[in-house]
Amino acid sequence: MIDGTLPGTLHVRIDHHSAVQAAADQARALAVHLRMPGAQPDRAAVLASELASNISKHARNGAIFLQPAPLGTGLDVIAVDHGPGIGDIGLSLTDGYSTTRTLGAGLGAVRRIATDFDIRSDPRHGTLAHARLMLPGSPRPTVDIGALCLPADGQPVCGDGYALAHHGDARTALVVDGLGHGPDAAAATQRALRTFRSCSGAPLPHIISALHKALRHTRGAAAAALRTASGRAEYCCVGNIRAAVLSPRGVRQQLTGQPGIVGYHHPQPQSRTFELTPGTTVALCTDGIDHRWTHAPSPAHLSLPPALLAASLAHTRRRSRDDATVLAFGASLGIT
Ligand SMILES: [Mn+2]
Repeated sequence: MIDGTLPGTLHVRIDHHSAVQAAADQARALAVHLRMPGAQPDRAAVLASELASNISKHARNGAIFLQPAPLGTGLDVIAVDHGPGIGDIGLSLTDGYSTTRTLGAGLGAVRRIATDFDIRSDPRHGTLAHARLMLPGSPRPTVDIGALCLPADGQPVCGDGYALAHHGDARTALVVDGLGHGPDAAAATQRALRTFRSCSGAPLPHIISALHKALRHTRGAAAAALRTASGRAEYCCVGNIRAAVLSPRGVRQQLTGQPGIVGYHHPQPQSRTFELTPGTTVALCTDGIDHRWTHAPSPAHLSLPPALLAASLAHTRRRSRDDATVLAFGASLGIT
């Protein structure tokens, strides 16, 4: 069964107070687009407005990311900035508290309205916040997944994409990077995601081979498949999509794809397996994310939950001239 194939992430730069309204309007529009019922679109707008307003008052170089939740059961509002950070998060989360003598609904309101809310702040790295609004009655996700998928600057469509599927206790993720960017890259990627829907339970090398056949008349793509079950992970990739396995102590392992272009040159795809111990996170990044973040990640980075890790990498390590995707899994994925 497929959990969802998703459009990209909307990116709203918060460089002026007027952008707060823009973030709220876009959040409401996305919720309507996702057919979220009743007052949910207004709640999405409040989440975006409060998080954007927090950036506008306290931080610099901030942005709001808006997207369908990775498993398709709601909407994510993600806030990122470069600091200086919130001095006392506990106090800021109190309803009615405001350092700028405004209404002060602020973060307290975000925590109350969101189905899930997570925030980290420090003076050097700034603030990362993730508010998820789930559809009423949707099951609480048992997995810990964060994802962002951003188009190159100036592009109306994203040439990267990802999809998630589950079969029994196994979860399978696909990340695709259509060559270059723009509509032709997006066409190759969307075709790959459609093909994945029809074969997501197959062995990973078979999935990559099926994509290869399906992408023959497109410009081609890099594609990475990751499957997790019972404390093990399997990775199969052709092209430049990297997987980093993180533990709180450091980068435990890095995996790169086999050389080639899916749909064009087809090496025999091969899977590699590795252990997924509790506390481990696996991050898959397309080449729109500068891979040098793995050289010396800070301890604060290594202990971020997947959604905030993905947000941080997309904000600080994105190459703005290429589409960029980060998909991060917590080790709870597939372990039952
Ligand atoms: Mn790329």
